[in-house]
This record gives sequence, C-alpha cells and structure tokens, in this order.
Amino acid sequence: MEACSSNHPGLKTNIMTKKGVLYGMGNPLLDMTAVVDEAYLQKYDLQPNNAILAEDKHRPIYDELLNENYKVSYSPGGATQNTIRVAQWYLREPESTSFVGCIGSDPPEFIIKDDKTGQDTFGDKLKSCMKKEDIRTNYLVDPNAPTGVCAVLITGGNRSLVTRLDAANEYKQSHLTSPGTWSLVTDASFYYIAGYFLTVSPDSMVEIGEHAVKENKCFSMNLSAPFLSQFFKDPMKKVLPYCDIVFGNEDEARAFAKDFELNTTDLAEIAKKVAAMPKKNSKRSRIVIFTQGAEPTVVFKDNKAKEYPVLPIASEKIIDTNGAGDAFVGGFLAEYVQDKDIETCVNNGMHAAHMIIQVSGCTLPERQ
Ligand code: 26A
Repeated sequence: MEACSSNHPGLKTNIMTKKGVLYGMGNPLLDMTAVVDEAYLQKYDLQPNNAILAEDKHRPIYDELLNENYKVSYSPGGATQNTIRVAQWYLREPESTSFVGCIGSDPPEFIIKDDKTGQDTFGDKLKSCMKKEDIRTNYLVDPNAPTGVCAVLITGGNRSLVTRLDAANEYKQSHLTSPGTWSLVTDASFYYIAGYFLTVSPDSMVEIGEHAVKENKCFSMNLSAPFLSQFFKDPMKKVLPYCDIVFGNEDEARAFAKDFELNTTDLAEIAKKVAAMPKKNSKRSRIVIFTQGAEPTVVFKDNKAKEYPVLPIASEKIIDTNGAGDAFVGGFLAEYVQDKDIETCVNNGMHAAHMIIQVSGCTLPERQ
C-alpha cells in the first residue's frame, strides 16, 4: 500500500514508550461488514452514514447477514478498540497500550469458520487479535450474553453502523476497580474512551477522570455519534468536565452544538465553545479537534482555531470510511503520548485515516 511505504515519521520511529502508557476502555465489538443496496437501508429505516444502537426492528439484520447471501467480512471493531489498535501499531513497542471492556459467551452461530485459522467464537477472535497486536487487555466476560456485534452496511462511500451491544453493555465499574484492571489504569498516563461508552458505564469514565485529575494525567473522549448528545446528554455533561481533549467529526460537533445550545453551526466556533465549557483539571487547557471527512480538520488549542488540510486521495482508492475517525485518533494519540507538537500529532492522525480508508474495516497492515 502506497501510504504505508512512504517516508512517514510514524513508520520509522522505534521509540521506547512506557508500558501501558495509553489506556482505552470501551465496547469490544466484532464488525460484520457487508455491501447492501439502498433498498436494504430503507427497509430498516437506516440512514446511509450514521451510527445507532439496534432497536427490535433491526434484529433480523444480523440473522440475514449470518445466514443469507451476503458476503460478510469479519473484523475487530468497537470505536475505542480500533483507536487503541491503531495507536499500538504506530507505537510498535509491545504493550504500550491497554484495552478493557466486556465480551460474552457466544452461541454456536457466533463461530467464525476460517480455512486458515480454524474456528473461533467472536469473543475469542477479539482476544486473539489483540494479543497478536501486542495490546494488554483485561476483558470482563459475561456468561449470559453474546459478544457485541456491529453491522457495517456499506453503500457506495457511506457506512451505516447498527450495533447490538449485548455483553459490551454489561461492563461493571467493580471490574474497573478490581486490582487486575486498576493496575492498568495506574500504569497509564493517557486515557481515551469513545463517547459510545456513555451508554454503558459513565460512572467508570468518571472514576478514571477523577484519577486523571488527581495525578494530572490526560483524559480524552470522542463525541462518537450524534445520538449521544441528544439522548445521553446527562452522562455527557457528567464526563465532559474531565476531558482534556475532545475529538469528533462535523456531524457530531453540530449535533452537540444544537443539543447543548451553543448557538452556532461554525466548527471553529463550536470548538472554541466546547473548549470553554467547565473543566476539572485547571492545569491543562482543553484541546478540541473536529475532523470533517475530506475537508480540513479543525483544531482549537491555546485560545485559537487552526485548520489542517487532509492528505489528498483519489476517490477510487477509498474502500470504506468505517474506522477513519477512530484511526485518526489512534494516529494522533500515538504521537501525543510521546509529547510531540500538535502539528505532528494531527499529521499522524491524517496518515492513519488515509491508510484505513483504503482497506475494509479497521484492518492494519502487517508490520515488518
Ligand atoms: C454504543 N455504540 C453504538 C457503539 C458503536 C461502536 N463502538 C462502540 N459503541 N457503534 C459502532 N461502533 C464502532 O464504530 C467503529 C467505526 O467507527 C464499530 O464497531 C466500528 O468498528
């Protein structure tokens, strides 16, 4: 792949990072990606480019993908898990990152048969992938629910994400504070949790936020999806004050501005207003970063907004944009944890997104 053989600094550095310097916590999902037509989206009342939690009416989608004539490809997913995998890929040093979440006990139809790797349940597949990629994990395993899945429905350049959280929804704060997980938390100096986790365990996010404030460590979150500021406004309000960095895309930023009555649709203005919202740790001023697809990324830092153009790409090279935002954050954080300047971090984020949109799902190339 062209992007991967370039002279990008992130590909050459072989730095020694502290073990587990970056900690992520979120919904471990297995992505089931299929190309569908617009009629299929209409049948289930889905928008071409959105992320939602499955309602009862969406349940048949998973059976259809599992049983019918769709060519489904499976890949590890879950927004935070994607970001951590991308960050680890850049950092190289084994176990620079950790990830925590809840997987399940899978029924027989949740077994992926692969000619090369044999049989794996969805949950085992996630575990083995993380192990192979040198990421420290401590999954809670729920005995009563299957591993969460995300149907990734591709139409042209768009992706509609329909998530069935199942076991991912059963994450418990008591698991976070248990010694096996808390040692991962205390090892880290940077935290990243996608806003999606607000639907699962906002108290766990606050627990980590409190630790970060106490130790002056960096806590970051993503707005993740427009439905969160609308339907999970209270947990969002609770967690935002802990955020030293807020990430999001243009749709999420505008939905947030509407739901939090910021009275503007201008991205730089929204970023400025989000940066000025209440903050617990006064030793760090908040950075706000909004990506907007092919348009320039807006960064608000040190009282000013700056735009960074994305790496150009021919449209025929784009396979699917699923995971592009997660990859951006992973690339960004891989440099940020090394104390690099903001420009270097943003450029590495761009590089990561550029790489991921040229493959299906959040799939990382083998490293030499
Ligand atoms: C709570 N929800 C809806 C979700 C998600 C999610 N990750 C966590 N929680 N809905 C979709 N995703 C993941 O987003 C990635 C693309 O950004 C998908 O698994 C996909 O890999």
